[in-house]
Amino acid sequence: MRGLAFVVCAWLAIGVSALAVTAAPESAVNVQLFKFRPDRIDVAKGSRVTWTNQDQITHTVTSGTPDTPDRAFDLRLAGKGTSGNVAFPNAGVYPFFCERHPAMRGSVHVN
Ligand SMILES: [Cu+2]
Repeated sequence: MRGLAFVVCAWLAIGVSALAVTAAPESAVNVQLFKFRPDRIDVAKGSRVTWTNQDQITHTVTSGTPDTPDRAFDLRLAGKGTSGNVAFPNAGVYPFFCERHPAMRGSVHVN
C-alpha cells in the first residue's frame, strides 16, 4: 500500500513538471469590427496563437492571402465568443486573412 502511494505521488510530480515544460507561450488576436487586432503579431518559435471572434458574424482565419491562399491553417469562427488556435513551430512570416471579408488581413511573425 505504501508502495502504491509512492508511485502515485511520483506520477503526479512527473505529470506536473511535464505540463510546465510543454506549456508553450501563447498569444492572442481579437477579431473585432471586421479587423484583426493586432493585425501583426510577433511570437517566438513554438508559440501558439489564439484568435477569438468578438463579432456576431462568422469570420475565418485563413492562411495565405486572398490571391494565394495556402490553407496551412483555416479556422472558422462562427460567431461571438468562438476561438481557434494554431501552433507555429517554425520561424517565418505567415500572412492570414478572412475568406468572407478579404480586406481583413494580418500576419504572424515567428522568430
Ligand atoms: Cu470576416
